[in-house]
Amino acid sequence: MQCYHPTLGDFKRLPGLLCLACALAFAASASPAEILIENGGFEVWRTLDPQVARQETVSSIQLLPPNMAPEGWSPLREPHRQQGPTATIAMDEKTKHGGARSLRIENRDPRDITLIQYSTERFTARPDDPHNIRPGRRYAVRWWLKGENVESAGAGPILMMGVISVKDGKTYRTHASEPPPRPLGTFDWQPRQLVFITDPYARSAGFTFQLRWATGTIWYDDIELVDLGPVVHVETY
Ligand SMILES: [Ca+2]
Repeated sequence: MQCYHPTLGDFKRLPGLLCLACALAFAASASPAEILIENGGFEVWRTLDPQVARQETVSSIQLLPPNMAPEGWSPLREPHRQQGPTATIAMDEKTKHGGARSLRIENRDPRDITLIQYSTERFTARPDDPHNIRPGRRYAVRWWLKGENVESAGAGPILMMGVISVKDGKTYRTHASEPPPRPLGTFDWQPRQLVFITDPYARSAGFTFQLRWATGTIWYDDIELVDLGPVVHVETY
């Protein structure tokens, strides 16, 4: 048995149980969902703390407007030796999916890794804060992406994420990446998503929206984190 998901762009033809999971995910996504991420539409921007702005991972980015970044998000570039100021992170008030603004990343060197990062860690001091992730649940992180002249030298536009868990006083991290194919060239706004589950010891999650080892321009907007409900263990019969 196979099915095709009509609205979740990344889903291809899926066999058997995956098809059921896909249908359940669609049922969950069709109901009103709580958006657990702050400033996912990049509407609010603030001046960076000078100490943060001086760090090489930030100072090597051309920020537009200068020294500004979206509230709750951290701009970051993985510096490469002998590499000039070839990456830009900008507030864009002309090209946007929702609201009045989006976030634009431009890379001009194929070795550039430029990203915008979000973590739920800062909410963990207040366990009841709804922006925290919970153990043993399914989540979807969803976003809109647009691109212009994107040429990959290894990756392209990509979401990479991690979940931090604490068990018996020991901290460990699990990682996930958006699987290929990734959009290249010039393309209009398209929805993307990654579904993940948290283990029984999950404490926080971090997300990086990247233009990785690629040149060109991409825009991100309307990023959401949606709780799809508890993890259900399915028995084969
Ligand atoms: Ca927006």
